[in-house]
Amino acid sequence: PVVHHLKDYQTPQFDIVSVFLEFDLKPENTNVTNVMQVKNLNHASLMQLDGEDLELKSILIDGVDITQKCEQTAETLQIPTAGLDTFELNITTSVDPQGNTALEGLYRTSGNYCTQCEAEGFRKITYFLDRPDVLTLFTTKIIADKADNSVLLSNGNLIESGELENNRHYAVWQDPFKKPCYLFALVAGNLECVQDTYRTLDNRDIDLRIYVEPKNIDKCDHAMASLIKSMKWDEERFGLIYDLDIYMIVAVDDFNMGAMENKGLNVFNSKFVLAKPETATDVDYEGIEAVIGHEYFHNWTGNRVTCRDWFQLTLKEGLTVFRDQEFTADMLSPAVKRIEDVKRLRSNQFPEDAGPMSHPIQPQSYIEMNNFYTMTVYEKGAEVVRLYHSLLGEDGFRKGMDLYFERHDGQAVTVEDFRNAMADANNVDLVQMHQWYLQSGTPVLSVKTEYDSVTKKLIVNCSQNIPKLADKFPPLLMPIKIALYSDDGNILPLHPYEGDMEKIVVKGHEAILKLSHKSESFVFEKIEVEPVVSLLRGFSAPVILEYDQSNEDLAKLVTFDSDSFVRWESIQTLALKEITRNIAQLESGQALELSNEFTTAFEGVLKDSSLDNALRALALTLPEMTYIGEQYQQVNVDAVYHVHRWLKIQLATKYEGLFLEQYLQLNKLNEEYHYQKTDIANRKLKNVCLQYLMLLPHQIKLGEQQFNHSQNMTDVLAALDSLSHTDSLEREACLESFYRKWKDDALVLDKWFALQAASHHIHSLAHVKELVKHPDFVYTNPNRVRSVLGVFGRLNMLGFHQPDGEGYHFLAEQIMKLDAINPQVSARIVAPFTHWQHFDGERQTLMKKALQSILDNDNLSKDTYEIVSKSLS
Ligand code: BAL
Ligand code: ZN
Repeated sequence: PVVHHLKDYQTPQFDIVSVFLEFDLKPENTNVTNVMQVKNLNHASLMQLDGEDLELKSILIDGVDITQKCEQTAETLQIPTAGLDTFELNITTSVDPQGNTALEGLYRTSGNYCTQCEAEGFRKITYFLDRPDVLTLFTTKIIADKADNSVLLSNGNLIESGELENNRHYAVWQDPFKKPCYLFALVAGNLECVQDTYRTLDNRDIDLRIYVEPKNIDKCDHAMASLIKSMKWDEERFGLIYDLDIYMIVAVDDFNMGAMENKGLNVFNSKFVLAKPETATDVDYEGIEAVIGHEYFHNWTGNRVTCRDWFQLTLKEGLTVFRDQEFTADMLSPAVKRIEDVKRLRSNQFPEDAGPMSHPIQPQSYIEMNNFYTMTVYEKGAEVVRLYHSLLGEDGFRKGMDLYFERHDGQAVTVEDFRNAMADANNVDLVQMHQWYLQSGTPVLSVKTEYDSVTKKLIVNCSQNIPKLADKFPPLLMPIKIALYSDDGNILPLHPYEGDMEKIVVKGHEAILKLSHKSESFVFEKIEVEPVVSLLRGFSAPVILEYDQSNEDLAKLVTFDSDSFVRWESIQTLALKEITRNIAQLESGQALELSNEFTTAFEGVLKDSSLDNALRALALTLPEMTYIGEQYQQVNVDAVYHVHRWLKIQLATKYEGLFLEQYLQLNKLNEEYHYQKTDIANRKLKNVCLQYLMLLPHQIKLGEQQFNHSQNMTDVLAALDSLSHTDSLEREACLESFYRKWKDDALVLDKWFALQAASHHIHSLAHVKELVKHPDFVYTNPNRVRSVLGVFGRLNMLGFHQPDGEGYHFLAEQIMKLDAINPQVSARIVAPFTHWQHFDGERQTLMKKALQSILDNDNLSKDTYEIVSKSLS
């Protein structure tokens, strides 16, 4: 396969000034006429267009048929252009939407037509310069049968529509903004919409529409409310106002991604639109608000200012994720949001960055671009944007954003352009920040503190390294937030040593240490007592922190730190120490034991009713098994599982009374559901208590009761989740009743599949094998596939890693089957195999064998090939 490199970038030879597209929609044979007004910028003699899976009908230049003079390959079309400076290029092709199961280009979903073009799907619709730096004015005419397609949509504004012969009709849409073809969209089908209006800051009324299948029309309110909140938030926080007169969102069931930010016509995975209390959980509600926000925010960060090439993907994704994180933080709780994001980063991005697919947020090469829509590009990319925010402050960051839009509106730009805008707007040098874009691997930040009780000085010695690179990397610029406390919890004033004023920025009782060298010391003076150090507050840099803090200090931070992240992190560290110590005990054949240090801190949180319930719920949740595994070069799967479960049962037993008391206090069965901060926090804490209680066989009834009597999906699913890990009659009865009730609601049924795919039931692998034979399991629906195969590989530690390798064998077989249907999804499902080096010798052998069996497949897609071959090399 061809490898694409950033270093090979060349500016386009042609400008496509405008394009007129005409679609004559038919399920298996859609004709696409594509008329482009082209400028030959460099007097090139050949124009090479991208195109895949297209049936070519004709090519005309300025009205003259030149079909025979053009050369076609599987992925290109070459057109002679010698002597032509400007010309009209007219290409007619046809495609098969019905047969398109890869869900890239134009395809059908639930009988409707829709498109997905990012990254390189437009070339499956028509021949084009399918690259983000070719910006064009689009006009789109859609012709279709009226009976099956009451709605005909594309980007921009509707400029014409009308009736045609044979019960057909048409619509013409024109987008007044130039855009790259990856932002093109078309939707047609029998859809209904909910409508609302938003009045912008500059007093224009925007027509807001959410299109769904008629049966889902009662599940759009939350999505609409989220859209309105997003529009208002972007005006208030960044001064960014919506630009078209209409904003449309369409929900479809079959979609590879979460959603897509096509200009004025977002296409969404229905999972991120549809919600009502009986069908969607708090997590779903939050996801919808975040994704609606994310796609809306792309209108400026992605659409108005786009990427020069796909190596710049993090320019729009890292920045837009940062923006959606800030939005959710403002809508709900900044403290809770930050902790959730750090958990996500550590459980998903850190392992990615430690494995064979590790890449910088700006990858330098790729075989299949779709494989680089990763946690690294998105989530680590957002952390890097957050570094600018931490270094420059809210006002400085805003100045940088304003300059970025002032300079680059309507352009396709690079990550350097973003950095330069941030630097120039604030008159600072940020060149060192570029290292974050070049560097792969999670940096380790090692800190040692020394307090001198005579001089009253505290020295903070910091050093950074990236273990796999030894010393061979230029240092990164890291803002390290710090505060100091007295033993009894008073925050101490900070006086940096005069010589360190440049690199220590003090704001109130908090300071930012600007670490810019491999090793550096920061000195504070006039510290009257030996302080308790609160370090890396708010997780101010995406690093692994090595700081040997005593259990006493950690316990103190759990009780009094004003920074919620550090407070949570401190109890997590205590829990992690408890778990790793017991894993060592288990491995050396000794009895497991609970320490007082940990239980005292845990009990303190459980009893501390002054603490926000959402933060309490997070603090009472033990570190995830994947994160525990991350602490080891080679993880002992069985020991991690065993000790994790043992510790939960110990805590459940010791604190049964307290858990029950808290549970009963919060369990208000008939309360109406509201997606509202306090209610969400209460449900969260209640369900954490339930999880612990359900580990005790005599409490199983509690889960069954909650399952049977709750009115909202958050509580129903939490109960069913706890039941799913038990080996009980209640488990079977509740799973059965849930299925009967929800079998016709695809999104709810996904939850039923996912619970079982993740279950730690003793026969979980056998159950998962049955799930793929279930009549409701389909390989063509990405959500269903992810619910079973994705969840199994990622979360089913026992089933997937079964010692005989049967879990690996099963998943490898499924991947090969899936690869022929939907390569993009298949390449994602392979991910758990890529960490094979992280497991014990026998498992390594079995995982590699499974990977090799996939690689041996002759017809493997380049998507799956890239991941598997890189994992084995
Ligand atoms: N641009 C692909 C989907 C998203 O990140 O919004
Ligand atoms: Zn995005």
